[in-house]
Amino acid sequence: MACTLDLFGGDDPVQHGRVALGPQAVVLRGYALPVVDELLAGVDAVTAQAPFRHMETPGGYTMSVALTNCGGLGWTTDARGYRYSRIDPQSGQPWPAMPQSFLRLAADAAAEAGFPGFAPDACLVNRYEPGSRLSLHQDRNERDYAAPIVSVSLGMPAMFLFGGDARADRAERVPLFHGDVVVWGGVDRLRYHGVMPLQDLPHPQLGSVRINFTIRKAG
Ligand code: MD3
Ligand code: FE
Repeated sequence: MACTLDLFGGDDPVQHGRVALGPQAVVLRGYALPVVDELLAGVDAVTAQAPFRHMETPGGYTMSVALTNCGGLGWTTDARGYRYSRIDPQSGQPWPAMPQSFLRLAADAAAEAGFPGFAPDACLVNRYEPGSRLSLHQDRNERDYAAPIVSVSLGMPAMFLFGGDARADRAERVPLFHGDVVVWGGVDRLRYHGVMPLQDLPHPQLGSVRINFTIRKAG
């Protein structure tokens, strides 16, 4: 039995525990909370060098989610398509280095979820405002689907959509909260997923914003 939710015990009002989304997909509730301040300092360091921006999709739409990257490779989209690049197209410079706090958390969470030895080289940082959404998609621009993806949610809550291997498969709704970490790999690696339009439920520390970053092995 994987679930160790502690709803009523102790002084800590935040839920901890594991929620299985699939055979190799798990939510680690509150896993990032002990290091949130370090992670936010990392986000600030990254965005000082590579600010959040709204990118164009190949279909000609502007994404409602603003994004940036850190690490050796960064995910981008424009009229020519989706791809990973060593260079930030806005600055012409390499993406900022991946903060040590991101690497440590990602390796710990991946091992906790059954993926020891995770060696990521890319991190996509998303910023949501009220109304921002991410339509159902697969993450398939990475070279090696054997590596997991580790996702960290900070700030406002979001309703995550977790579908199947086909776009038309029914999607389960899973709320994600400040401090939650999700790890996906193996048979769940290519499942469709998305985020419903964010409601304005301001977070006490971050206000009306949600930050999600996904740590990946892209190259
Ligand atoms: C399920 N981001 O950046 S993280 C993305 O909250 C993305 O910003 C969402 O989807 C967000 O691509 C959700 C969760 C996530 C990431 C990778 C996955 C879910 C996944 C890969 C396979 C299956
Ligand atoms: Fe995704």
